[in-house]
Amino acid sequence: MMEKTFLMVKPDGVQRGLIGEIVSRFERKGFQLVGAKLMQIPTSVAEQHYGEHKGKPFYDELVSFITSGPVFAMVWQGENVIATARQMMGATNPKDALPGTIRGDYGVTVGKNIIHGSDSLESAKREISLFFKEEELVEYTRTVDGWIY
Ligand code: 3AN
Repeated sequence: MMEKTFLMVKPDGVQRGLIGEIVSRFERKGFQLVGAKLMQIPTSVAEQHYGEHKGKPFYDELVSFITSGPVFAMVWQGENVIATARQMMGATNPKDALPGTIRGDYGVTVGKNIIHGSDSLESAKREISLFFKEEELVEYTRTVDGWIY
């Protein structure tokens, strides 16, 4: 199924210079980048984004970390991109993430796990509209369309 997902290089990934590496993985996989921006997340947006974790012991740390520096927010499109991007990211805790995944290759701690990715169609829709205006998303056809997404 053709889907869109919200992916974000977190402040640790930006500080470590991993934006290009991460974009490159999804590009080479064959997904299509339809929106992207480097931004500083306002606290109110971070609180909405992590609303489902409110009340958990790591919630305050989560909000303060994600607002601690710039993030690279992206929207990617492709067949089954939501689940496939999660596989490419690896397990939430980098100690459980397999080598070959982003967190498995670059992460060490669960608090600083480099990348965020929507976990369902519902959260993808919610997160895309939280971070991007309709006009910031670009519809275009790649010349290779037809054999790659
Ligand atoms: P994922 O990012 O894999 O979807 P979620 O949605 O369960 O994982 O958690 C959101 C974020 O909260 C994670 N990316 C991670 O940074 C942080 N987090 C999750 N569990 C913990 C934990 N036990 N301690 C600290 N931070 C956590």
